[in-house]
Amino acid sequence: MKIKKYVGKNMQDTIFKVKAELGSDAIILNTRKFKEGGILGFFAKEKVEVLAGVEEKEQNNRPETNREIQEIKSMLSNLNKNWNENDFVRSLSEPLKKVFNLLLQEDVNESLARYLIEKMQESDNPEEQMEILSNEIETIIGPPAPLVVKSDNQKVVALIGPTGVGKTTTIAKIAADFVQNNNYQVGLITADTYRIAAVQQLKTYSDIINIPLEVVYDENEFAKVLASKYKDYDLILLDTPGSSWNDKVQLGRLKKLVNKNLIDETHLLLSLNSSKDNIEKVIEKFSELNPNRFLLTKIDEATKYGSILNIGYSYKQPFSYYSAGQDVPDDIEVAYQEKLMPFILGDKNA
Ligand SMILES: Nc1nc2c(ncn2[C@@H]2O[C@H](COP(=O)(O)OP(=O)(O)OP(=O)(O)O)[C@@H](O)[C@H]2O)c(=O)[nH]1
Ligand SMILES: [Mg+2]
Repeated sequence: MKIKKYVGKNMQDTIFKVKAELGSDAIILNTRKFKEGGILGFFAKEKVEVLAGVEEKEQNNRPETNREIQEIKSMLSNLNKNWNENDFVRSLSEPLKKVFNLLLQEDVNESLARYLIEKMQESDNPEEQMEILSNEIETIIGPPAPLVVKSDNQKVVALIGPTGVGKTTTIAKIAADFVQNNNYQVGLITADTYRIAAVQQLKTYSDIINIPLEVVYDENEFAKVLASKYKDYDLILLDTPGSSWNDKVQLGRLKKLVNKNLIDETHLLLSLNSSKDNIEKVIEKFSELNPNRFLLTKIDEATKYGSILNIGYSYKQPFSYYSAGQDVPDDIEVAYQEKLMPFILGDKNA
């Protein structure tokens, strides 16, 4: 019940106020007369106080109503969107309609697919249109940014990403490449101290490649290892524990480790065998760790490749590498545009 106090100069006036505000269902709970004003009570005026209440209207269907309004709004907005989309698709020539649908089937974001088609429409010639598409895709993927190591300039690189995305395996692939092909001094560090098997996994690789592995529990130990044992190494690769994108505690711990005072480059690994929504969520959540490269994994297990374009179009960070299998050290490639484009354009063996 909603209860309110009303004050007036007489009973009639005050009850009138009550009814005006609370309606005719209002119930008078109490009345009293009192004096107000005057100096020390002299010349005080008599007043009436009425305590009135009214049963509140049932509120429990309000959230329902709000939700319904939201649903209606969202239906209207979808309807509107569909109309626009349909208008757009209807306006396309058959070949462009086909390309548009193929892009959507690849999970290219709709706004991006539309952008690409609109670019293609700048020409009437089908061959030129395909060339425009190919050029646009090349631009969106952008030039790769693999690791560049100089012997007089030590580089410390962290690989981060969700559980099981391929961090440890990829570290082994990169390390092997820099040792075998460039003869650099490479040191490994793992901060994945949650699982004994995780350290063991990297230890096995470090033994095979014949390079050292250090285990660190926090950023202080990490800084110490960099300043002592690995002081003169060319490349130091930091393996991190897999972190679910909704595990804030673990992300917080990782953030301390992967800070710009200690690390030169942070590569966020994204598995192409997961959905575009999942990939977007991973990027969004890991963005607080400020990754400056994207490294694509499991391209061999992917069924759709649109995410490559979605990422390239929406984020400024370049791709560094992509991995296409479990074999260490072979299954890793620099993310050259011409290597990635055939996945999207459909000719993977080009
Ligand atoms: N098919 C395929 N499998 C891969 C690729 N990269 C890694 N894997 C496999 O994915 C599994 C997980 O790889 P890890 O390197 O252990 O992944 P991680 O990110 O270190 O995992 P956590 O440390 O548990 O977070 C292993 O079986 C790898 O062999 C790839 O490019 N393609
Ligand atoms: Mg690992």
